[in-house]
Amino acid sequence: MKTHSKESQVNSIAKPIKLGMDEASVGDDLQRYFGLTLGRDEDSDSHHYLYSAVALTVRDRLVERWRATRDRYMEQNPKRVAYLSLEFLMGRALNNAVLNLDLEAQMRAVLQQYACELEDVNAEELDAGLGNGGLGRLAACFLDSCASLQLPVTGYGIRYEYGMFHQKIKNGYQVEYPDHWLRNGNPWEIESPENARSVKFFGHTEYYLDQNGKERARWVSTNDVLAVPYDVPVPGYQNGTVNTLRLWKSEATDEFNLDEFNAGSYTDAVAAKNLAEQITMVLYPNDASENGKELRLRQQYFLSSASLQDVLHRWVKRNGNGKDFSNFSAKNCFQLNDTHPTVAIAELMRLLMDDYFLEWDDAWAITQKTMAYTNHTLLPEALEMWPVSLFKTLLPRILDIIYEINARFLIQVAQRYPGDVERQRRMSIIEEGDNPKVRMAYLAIVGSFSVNGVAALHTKLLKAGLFNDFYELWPEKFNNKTNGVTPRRWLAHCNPSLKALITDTIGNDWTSDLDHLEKLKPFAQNKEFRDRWIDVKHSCKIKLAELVKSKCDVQFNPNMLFDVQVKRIHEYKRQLLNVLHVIHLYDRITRGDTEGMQPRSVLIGGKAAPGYAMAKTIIKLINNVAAIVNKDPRCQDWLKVAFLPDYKVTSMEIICPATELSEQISTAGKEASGTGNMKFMMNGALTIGTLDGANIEILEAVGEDNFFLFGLDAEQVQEARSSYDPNLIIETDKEFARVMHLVESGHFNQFEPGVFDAVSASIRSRDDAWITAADFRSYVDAQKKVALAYQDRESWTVKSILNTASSGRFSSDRTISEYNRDIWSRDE
Ligand code: M8P
Repeated sequence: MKTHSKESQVNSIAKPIKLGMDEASVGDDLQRYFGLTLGRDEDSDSHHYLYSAVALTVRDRLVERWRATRDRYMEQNPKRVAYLSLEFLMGRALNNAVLNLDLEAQMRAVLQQYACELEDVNAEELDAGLGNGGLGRLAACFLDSCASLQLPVTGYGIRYEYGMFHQKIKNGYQVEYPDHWLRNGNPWEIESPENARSVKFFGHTEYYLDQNGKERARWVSTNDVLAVPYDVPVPGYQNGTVNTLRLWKSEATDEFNLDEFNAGSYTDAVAAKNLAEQITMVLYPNDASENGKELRLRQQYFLSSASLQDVLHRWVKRNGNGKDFSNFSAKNCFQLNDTHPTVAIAELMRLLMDDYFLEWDDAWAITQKTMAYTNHTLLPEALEMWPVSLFKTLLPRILDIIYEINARFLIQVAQRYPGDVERQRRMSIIEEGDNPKVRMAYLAIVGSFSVNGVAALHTKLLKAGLFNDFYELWPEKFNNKTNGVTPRRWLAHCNPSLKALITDTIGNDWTSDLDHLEKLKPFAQNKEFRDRWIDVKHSCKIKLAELVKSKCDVQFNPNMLFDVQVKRIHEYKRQLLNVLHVIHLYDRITRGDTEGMQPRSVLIGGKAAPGYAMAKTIIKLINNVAAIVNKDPRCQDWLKVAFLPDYKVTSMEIICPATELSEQISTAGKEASGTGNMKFMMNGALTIGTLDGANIEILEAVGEDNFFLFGLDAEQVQEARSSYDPNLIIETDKEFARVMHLVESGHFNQFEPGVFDAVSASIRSRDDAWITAADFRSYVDAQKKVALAYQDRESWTVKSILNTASSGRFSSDRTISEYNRDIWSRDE
């Protein structure tokens, strides 16, 4: 009998260890990590080592479940999903893991012995800021829901060395600083060099005849870059499942550029390694506009190729000699998070044909049955179009394949619409012209079986507008998946006192089925419950006021209405409209017209893309207005204004529990969904908003008595454009004219003449795409209704409770169940 076969060794390593989850076991492990692994003693007065020891203690328990989950998936062999995304905005991991592993009570007890609170330990962790905003945070919420629903979904992304930049405010202006988030190490990743893949760039296509005399292609003379995976555990909510987020880091292969540099010097060759390592160096900080940089396309292809190779490798390993892909599409699905990883469609074709020798038709059938595309934006400036010339040098073989996909597709269009040459031109994946471009969204639609928008209105507009030709051709591909957010992070973790009140009142089923929050509705009529609700909100407001004091040196008054807008700074999101209202309140206060006014503390936060001048000027305006308002003694009891610097996931965890009024005021038709709106609602804020994105569904869920609706709808916005005359609107609205006068007279920029000229010019422009002036009056009137409603605190609290109680639909568990039902489980 062979007792030391490789297999039995592996088995014994994999044997379940069963780490204790009780206070004593957790305490012993923590002590060992702190004292031995890290070599610290009680005198060490930094919380940093304690954080590391806690993280290692928790990590062991994650890894245990991670392996069990992997084994289970291996055994059950379910259909797998790879969620491909250039962004995963994870934020902090420790508290999430503690909550999901149900370790909180034990950990708190253990930390007492170190005279330390769990919160102090959590505070040591830097945010994993590997995303810009909503799109990246959505990916993170989705991973949480997939693990919580025990779905075999792996996230694939990039391990950026530098995440989203840090924002500081200097003299009112945004200044960017690099986010070197890995500088203290990262306990949540496990490097897996044995699973590294090689990714090709440059070179050219070579055709050859195989043994059977068939012509085949191969991509040769390439510059290869190594993709090394770093795996991050994604725990489900108290269910023993731990899924994986696999992040790729680029490294130079040892042979990197050897040929080229053979003639030159060794040191040049080594220095050239930088080029490979640059690929995963930094996250591009644009949230809504393409900047067309070559390095970005390299990132996209790098992620796509490495991830597909990973999935194919696993398939081949499991399915014998590597030739049989007949069942592949029944067992695999790729969800493309916007067009950013869309080059994966051509890459899958390449791998199946060039590496696994499938014929075009077979490869295409597999591709079209496994790829699914989510669109997140209608903004034309965000639509990715890569120059053909760039593809030609960087990814020549991929360009061949895209051309072939397009040629075959256009034949289909011609057959369906004979003689309609104009339609063929419109629908072509290649935009012709002096500088021809690849339309990535069209490639995504043509190559996939599912195309979804992220809120009902958004999907409707996609079908009617941007993708109308494709909708006519393939109506069955199109579907809606309204976004959601994870109630674990965005309620249970970030608002422990509300969590306790809710659980005390209706039990704790809501944490895994958020529809149970409905059961709160009758309690809205209960005075005692309302008082407790008010107390919770008040305590959260005190915490936010402390944050604002420490970061902005502005004293918010927790007895005032907390009015909040936090999100990326963009003209379509209309932070400008918010400031105009603030200026209007300031104007009223300084005129002594405070009748019916509600004292408020207004918070605005968010980052501007570094190259987006107008967004940066808007930040400057908010800061200058805040400075004038906050130092004016007449405003003291009525109005406080602050711009919170460096808005990120961790800030939102303090902000959303404390918010009473959620500002969702984008130009209708522009915000695809929004997800901050959902986090605020869950935490009992009322929304003031336009009929845009998911606001519409929030309004439907909560009812119009519990929502402050204003502004033109998407259709009216379109109609208004042709005859839009903002100057006339301003002239005929005295209060608006006064606001404009304050901005244009230099009242907020006495020593910096002209800095806001561009802002006022944009408001006054007939071409203002965001038609800010059109909604000013309706917004100000809606804000008056807010003020009035808030003054009846009992009825406001009823509305607040009803908002939380109606937010069940906006759990990402619901969203993911729908992805799973309609897209990922689809039979062929
Ligand atoms: C577009 C880019 C285009 C080019 C280069 C980089 C880019 C990075 C991001 C985006 C982008 O679309 N970003 C978005 S879409 N950010 C968002 O928050 C959006 O997705 C959310 C999730 O679906 C929606 O809730 C938002 O409404 C939408 O704007």
